[in-house]
Amino acid sequence: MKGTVHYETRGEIALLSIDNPPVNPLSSGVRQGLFDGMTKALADEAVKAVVITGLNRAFIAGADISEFGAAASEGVGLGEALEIMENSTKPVIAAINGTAFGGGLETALCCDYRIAAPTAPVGLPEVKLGLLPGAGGTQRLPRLIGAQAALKAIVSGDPIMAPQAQKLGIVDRIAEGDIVEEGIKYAEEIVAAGSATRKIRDLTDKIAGDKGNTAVFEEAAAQLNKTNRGQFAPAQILKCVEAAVNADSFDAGMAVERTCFAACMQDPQREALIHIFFAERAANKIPGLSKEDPLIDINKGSVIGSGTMGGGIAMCFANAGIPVRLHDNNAENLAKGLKVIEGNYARTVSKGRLTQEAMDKRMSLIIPTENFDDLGDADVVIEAVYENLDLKKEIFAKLDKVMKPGALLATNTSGLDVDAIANMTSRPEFVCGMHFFSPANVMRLLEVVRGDASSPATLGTAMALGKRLGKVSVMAGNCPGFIGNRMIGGYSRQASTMILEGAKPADVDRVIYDFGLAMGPFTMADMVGLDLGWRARKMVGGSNEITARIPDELCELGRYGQKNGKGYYQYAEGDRTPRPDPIADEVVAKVAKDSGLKQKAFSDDEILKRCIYPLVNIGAKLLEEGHALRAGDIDTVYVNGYGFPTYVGGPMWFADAQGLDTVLADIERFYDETGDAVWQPSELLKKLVAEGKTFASMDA
Ligand code: 3H9
Repeated sequence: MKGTVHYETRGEIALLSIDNPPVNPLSSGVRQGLFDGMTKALADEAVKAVVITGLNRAFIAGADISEFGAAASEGVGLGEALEIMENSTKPVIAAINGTAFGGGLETALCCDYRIAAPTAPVGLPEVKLGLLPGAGGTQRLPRLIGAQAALKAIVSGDPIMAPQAQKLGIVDRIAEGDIVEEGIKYAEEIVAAGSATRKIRDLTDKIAGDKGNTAVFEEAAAQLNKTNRGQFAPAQILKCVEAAVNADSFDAGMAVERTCFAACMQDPQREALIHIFFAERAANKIPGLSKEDPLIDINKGSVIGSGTMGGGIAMCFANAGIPVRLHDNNAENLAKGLKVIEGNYARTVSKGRLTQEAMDKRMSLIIPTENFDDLGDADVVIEAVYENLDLKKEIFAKLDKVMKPGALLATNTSGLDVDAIANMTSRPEFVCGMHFFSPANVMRLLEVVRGDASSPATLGTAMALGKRLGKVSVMAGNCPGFIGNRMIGGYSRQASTMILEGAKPADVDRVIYDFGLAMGPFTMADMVGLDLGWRARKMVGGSNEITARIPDELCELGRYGQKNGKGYYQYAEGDRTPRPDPIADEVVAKVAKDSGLKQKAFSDDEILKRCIYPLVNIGAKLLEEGHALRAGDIDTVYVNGYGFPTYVGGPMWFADAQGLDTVLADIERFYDETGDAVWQPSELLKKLVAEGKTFASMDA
């Protein structure tokens, strides 16, 4: 059995300490231990109350996710363990020492009282795994804090820090000193005051006001359609919370929760989301790197370039409490960059998500400089100038001269050759790529790019730094575009080829939006600005790609995208809604005619496959070349960096779900029809199909 619960008595109080490192999930041994501990405490007449706490860094991280989908596990179920707690005639106190998530908070809600360490986060994040709280959370939380507050907490799944949880009424008390000592003291007070128990299941005052009020839940349903588009679990959560308010009894509400939980368990979104949960964590484990490898100690950073990327990266350092110098050799740009940073923080303050004091502290950690030599004493420098290999090479030659020995030298290129950059230094072993996604202070993804010479310490430090900066880091090999941008090239080109073959931009965008991305490729291109690519192509003498001719001709007509109200679409003043535009359609038709491509009608299914399968085929090539370590890494890149719907599990998981044999058959058909190199089937894909395997089976 995995995990255990230690039992001891402190005077009249029984102390149950959960021990299942590192984060105490409710594995079989923990459930059994809680049940046995409660049984023992109830049988011992000398025990007057029970305190439950967690060893290690969490109280309880929730149900053991690794048990989902596995064979039925041994010992008592969670329901039995919680029932004995909730039915206890002796008061039970949860002493929440650290994270209490999912089944962990639900355990605490079956206790009579809750005291928490001020730093402990609590929450019901099951929705992020395609689930809902299945151990009474949907029934008890509304009884404690009201239906609307509970719905908000459960549908967002976001953590609530203990002081806020106390304000909401989830936690009764915040410990000022040692959580176990204070938990025992609290228990002793309760015993001294008469040992009253307090069962949340019996509370009704917080839900009474919403009983019979259908409008509340209709409004919530309409809201969910917007905020949680395409997701299965949120609507199930709503049903459960509605039952908490309107069902005839607590038990009737629990029955609704059981049915809805079972429905979530069976939905493919649950498997996809749990795949992403483990894939994000596996991405941190790099073969050849061990936890024991010494890393570079990072106490000070430097960032070169104060544009959108550099400014965002500097914010990441400041947010993590690491002082950072921000360099720009142009004083005006530097001042502008700082203003943008200040504006970003000020907006967060105005939304109430950051205090002015915290903003001031962060701003004070960002030290602007125009002097390149100032960068030298940092432990890590990240170059974030625009994508120009010669410029980056020049900067690295200079960095080699000014940076102190042993510093990590990283380039934030989005696809250029990291080795060419590293070889400008006398210490390429200290160089790697750190590709942030824009806006760097918001996007979670970081691609760490392994150069030929990058040492384990360099790579391990870059991965660890990513975690410290709050990023999900994925290791990528040094190939053009690395993982993400190499794949997206195929997606964008196919989308453009389809409109040259007769599909409408609005149809392609609709299919991609319905699939779950925030927007399709043409709305996205208009949002980013068509002129960026056009100007870049002009600088190198233009492009021969027929697909590039559409944005180039649109730009020649002064159609730059949303920024001036016309691109692939037209936009009304102050409105970002894309509307078809006959002038843009004419440009597409003209280029289509010149392209000589055969015109055809497209089904939605074909549009989707032509957009998504290039990702799969290129992803498979990255795996066969070793530029991506795992299919799960590719999925992690796509959901965190490219807005791929998490509940679909990423492109490689999606391909597995379609059946790799059918995916390969379509790819082969597209190759026959178009001859486009993007469709040349990956050898790995062919091998997996021949062996009847999946991408996921390679990661297992
Ligand atoms: C649930 O509770 C359903 C219930 O309603 C009732 C059902 C009837 N199980 O993230 P980290 C592992 S659903 C198993 O790197 P951190 C994780 O894989 C659950 N394993 O650390 C990793 O393993 P490894 C609701 C788990 O400090 C290691 O622990 N709960 C679980 O950055 C360290 O994790 C959640 O959704 C688990 N529940 O963050 C919470 N949790 O070292 C999910 C973690 O081998 N967990 N592991 O790679 C989290 O949000 C974060 O892990 C946590 C710690 C904040 C706890």
